[in-house]
Amino acid sequence: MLSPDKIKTLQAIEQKILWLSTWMIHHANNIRPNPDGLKIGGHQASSASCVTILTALYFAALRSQDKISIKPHASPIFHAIQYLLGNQKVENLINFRGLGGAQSYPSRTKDYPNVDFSTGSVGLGVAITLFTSLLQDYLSAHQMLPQDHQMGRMVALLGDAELDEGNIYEALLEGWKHNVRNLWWIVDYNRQSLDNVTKHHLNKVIADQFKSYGWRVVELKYGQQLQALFQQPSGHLVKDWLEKCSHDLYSALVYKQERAWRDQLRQDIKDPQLDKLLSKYNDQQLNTIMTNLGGHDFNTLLQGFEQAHDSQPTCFIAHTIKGYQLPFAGHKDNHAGLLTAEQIKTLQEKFAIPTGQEWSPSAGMSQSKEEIQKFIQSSPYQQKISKTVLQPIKNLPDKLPDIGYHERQSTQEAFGRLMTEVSKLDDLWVNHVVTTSPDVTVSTNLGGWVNRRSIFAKNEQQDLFRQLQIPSAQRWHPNPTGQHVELGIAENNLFTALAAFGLAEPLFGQQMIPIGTLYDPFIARGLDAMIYACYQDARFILVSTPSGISLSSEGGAHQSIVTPLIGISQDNLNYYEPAFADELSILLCHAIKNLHHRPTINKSAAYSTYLRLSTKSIAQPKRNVTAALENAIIQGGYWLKEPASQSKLAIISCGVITAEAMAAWEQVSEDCPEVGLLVITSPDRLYAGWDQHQDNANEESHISQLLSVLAPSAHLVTVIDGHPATLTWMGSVHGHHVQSLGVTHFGQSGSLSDLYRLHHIDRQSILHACAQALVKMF
Ligand SMILES: Cc1ncc(C[n+]2csc(CCOP(=O)(O)OP(=O)(O)O)c2C)c(N)n1
Ligand SMILES: [Mg+2]
Repeated sequence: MLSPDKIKTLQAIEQKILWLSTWMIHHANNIRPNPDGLKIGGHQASSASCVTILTALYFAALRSQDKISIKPHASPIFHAIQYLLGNQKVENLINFRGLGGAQSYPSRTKDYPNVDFSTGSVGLGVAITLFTSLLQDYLSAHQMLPQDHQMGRMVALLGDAELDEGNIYEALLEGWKHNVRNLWWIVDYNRQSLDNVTKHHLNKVIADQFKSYGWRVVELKYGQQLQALFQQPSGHLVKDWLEKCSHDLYSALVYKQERAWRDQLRQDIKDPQLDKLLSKYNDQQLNTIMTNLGGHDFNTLLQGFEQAHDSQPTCFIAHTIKGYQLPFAGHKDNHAGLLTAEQIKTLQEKFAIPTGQEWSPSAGMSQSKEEIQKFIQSSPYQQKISKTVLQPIKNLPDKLPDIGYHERQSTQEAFGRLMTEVSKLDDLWVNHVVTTSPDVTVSTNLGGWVNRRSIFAKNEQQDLFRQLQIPSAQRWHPNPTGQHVELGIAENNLFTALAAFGLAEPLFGQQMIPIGTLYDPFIARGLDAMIYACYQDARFILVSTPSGISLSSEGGAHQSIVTPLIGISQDNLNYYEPAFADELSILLCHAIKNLHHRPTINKSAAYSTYLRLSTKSIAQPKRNVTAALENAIIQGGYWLKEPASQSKLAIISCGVITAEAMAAWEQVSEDCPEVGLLVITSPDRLYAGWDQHQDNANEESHISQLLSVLAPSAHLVTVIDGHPATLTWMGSVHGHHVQSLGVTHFGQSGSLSDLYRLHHIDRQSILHACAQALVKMF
């Protein structure tokens, strides 16, 4: 425990952080010029609520090997802390929520290196800490951490209403399966959400849930002043009253302050002894005691943290007050509330901050600057451990192993074959591959890879089916050297795990090659977590299969239509949809090599990859892939059938539907030999290149070059097993006419030929579109 003097210093730092965060928001909303006249926002109440907890963590409890994720709307507190730690510039605080200023919500990519995890969409920043603890265990078991690595704690500060988010429980269950450890989740239990006061006894429900998953629960309900009051004669009456006091009544009394406590206690506790106890305090003192909750008391917090010194995952329920020490404390509408200029002035006077010194890190503090600095520098978090030296993965492949020529195969089969061959390599880079899948490992063809590289488990487990000699194609033997993390079905967990594993380099100094597989339609199920992974520049490869209506009989619920549009529009993610096995081999290899490039000046560059594959087997071209073709495949497309110069018609296809396009091309080209067939491997990369080069007269984009061979009046017939708008934009590259075929309605069960016909993406429909184009031309 800290000495009383040190606790005093912590309190002084807490007050400074509270002031800076409140002022930062006030300044952005009321003082900085605001040409738009729109609300700038920031959350003074939510920030104040966790000021004590975060001060205790950063200046006393966190160790330098720990990582922390902070509820998004506490961003001002976080920036103020970083400012005191010397990691944040005052200009950024002044420009809070402005372009280039301190971000609204802590951001790994837009703030500075000290942000361990970006947050914003509540729930996700909590769950990622769990998967980061799993990652740390994985790296430790694979001896991929420096020898002197000290296992860090993954800490999340979350709001009590944040626990409404289902992804948290999905993560908890997954964590239970993997025996996760070294986790601290600290609930800022202020009994309020955005709209409302939370339901009474939520804390008990939360505690029960965590306990059932094997977590330790430490409830930090009362501060030391309240605990001392309980020890006094008839103090237990006040404790009993508080235990029963509903959330809304407590919050309302916090807001009303002072006299309200005495009146309410007298009204509710009909015991003559009570008056004797209450008479010891004036209204102000009584208010201070009654609002002395555990989450605002350093001794209580630090004692609580000490209870969780081992590696058992621990949930702290720290009772706090939303808007702590601010005039709207406890008011149910305070979430977006902002102090008035008058209220700010009063607060400034309370903190003894002279006018003009509002941004000072020390003004108004009774301790000297030097004393504060000495204290900050001696905190465990500031004790720098030797920074891990980055070891980039050596000898990444130029080519993936040969899987032989197969006359017909699907891209999913090719993926399985490639991964099986990769699993046999002795190359060191393969040791950096970690695969993961939400209960679709076998059905996405990762079985061969897993048979050789095993399932990851911290402790070796027996394959009982094998021991009992029950035949199975899956030779799964979970052990600490396994390279496949098997997840339950929750797709949110897949993406959150990819987010964590994809940050292995910045978090632990170890480059990984995380490859996740799932069914394409279920990207939608985990989409927010996928966006979250991309938002913080996690590096991963996503393989989604099957996709589109090409999985035929499974029906509309399993057929994906929107994913190509997601692929195009998702920032920080390259979307590819190969038609043939040789394209996939090139693209997977490229994805692996590209993964760990760090940002360059090329704004359209992305480093993670999404491969949309299919289970439909199609005839494969027998060809030697030249360097030029390889380059074109990576850039997003190539002419499978070259058009004649100034041709007036081209068929453009993407992915598995290329087989239908090919059949249509063969027929059209009999009458119209000038027609070309353009195969698109990435609508996304083509679009990004076109977008980037539009204003650049000196460089032509790949798609512009490809289409420039056509006559200006040419017609394009595009086709994809996905939403047709994915390719429609290509008409704008040179002003060509375009007719786009694709899927616009939920699919149905049916044979492939029936479904392709129904959705007008079959050979006949492509032919029909070509015929219409030819009619229009002549
Ligand atoms: C996924 C998602 N939905 C909604 C929001 C908007 N939102 C931000 S904070 C908040 C209330 C959070 O309450 P709580 O977690 O208790 O935090 P407090 O401000 O009380 O500390 C909401 C609904 C969000 N950021 N993310
Ligand atoms: Mg809350």
